Amino acid sequence: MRAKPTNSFFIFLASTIAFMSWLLEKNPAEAESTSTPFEEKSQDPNNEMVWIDGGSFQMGSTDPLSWPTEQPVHQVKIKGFWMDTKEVTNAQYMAFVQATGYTTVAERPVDWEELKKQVPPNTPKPPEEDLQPGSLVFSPPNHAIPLNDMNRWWKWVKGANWRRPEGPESSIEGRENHPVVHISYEDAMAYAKWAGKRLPTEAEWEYAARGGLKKNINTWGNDGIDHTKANIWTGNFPHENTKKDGYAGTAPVGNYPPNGYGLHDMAGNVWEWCSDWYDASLYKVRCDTKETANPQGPQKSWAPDNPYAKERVTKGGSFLCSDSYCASYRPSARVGTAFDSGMSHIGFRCVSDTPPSSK
Ligand SMILES: [Ca+2]
Ligand SMILES: [Ca+2]
Repeated sequence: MRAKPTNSFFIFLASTIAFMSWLLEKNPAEAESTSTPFEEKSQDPNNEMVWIDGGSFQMGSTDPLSWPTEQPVHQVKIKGFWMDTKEVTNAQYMAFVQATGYTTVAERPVDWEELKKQVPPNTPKPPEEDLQPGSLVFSPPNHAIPLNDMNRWWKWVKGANWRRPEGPESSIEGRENHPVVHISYEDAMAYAKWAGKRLPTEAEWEYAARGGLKKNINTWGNDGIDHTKANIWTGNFPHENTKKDGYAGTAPVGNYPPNGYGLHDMAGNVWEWCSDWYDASLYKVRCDTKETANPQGPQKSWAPDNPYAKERVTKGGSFLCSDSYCASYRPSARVGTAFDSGMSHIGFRCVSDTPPSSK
């Protein structure tokens, strides 16, 4: 949800990403590892989408880094689809905006009529000045702090949006090939429709992120994460970033090795929107079915710590994740994010049921 950083707002913001603080200092487990080599022939001529062969997989995880929301592990069948090999970039989103005149949610005044549905009844309307366009920007302290209050590193910045990721004085100049951020679900959907594509389902996203590996912890296998594998947080979160992987914030898309399907940045860089509503208890219901085919997600969202939430699934973690905090770069990790929120670490990629050449 989008709002001035009032206490109530941050309480509910915290509910959307509080899972991140749950995973502190755990260790990866050993698991079965098989690989499916990436086949060059399956790429489209522009190297922008790759064909993901259909198949069945074990969705979810029981490894030591996993959360209860990733369990029980259950069998899911996916039909084949095309997927962007990289996150959508600033340059690509600019082309969309220039062609359509689209205005993102972060560039509009906060919609109080929508927002009040996502906070407790009788929550007073904030002053108009607090409902001006803006977005949440990662704003780290310069010293170590407890990791139980993310309000201390997220700041509401008026004028922050995809064109000005850190606020009015910033720009995306020189970051044309970085993933677009401050994108809400609605903004991602608008781009996808314009591009003749769609957003992936959560099941499609996880299946693709696994890159053909069976029951592995990470997109590259069961080895732990390091600075060569993905753009994550290196150093002590949130006050010290060593940039050992080259970047404190977003990195150019495709900067790190692809997974077995030729997909880059399925771990880290920016979180990616999926089309499903987020239901924290979904797998407990779905596991009653022997195999679920092409699940499209629940009818509505549900989060135990926020009864008013209207959240969509985001996957893959971001440049803020590390092995000691968040650890959501794992394919099975799942987080609910308010559908009308953009943040400085959320982007997306698209999928399609038809070949890129047919568009
Ligand atoms: Ca980094
Ligand atoms: Ca990503």
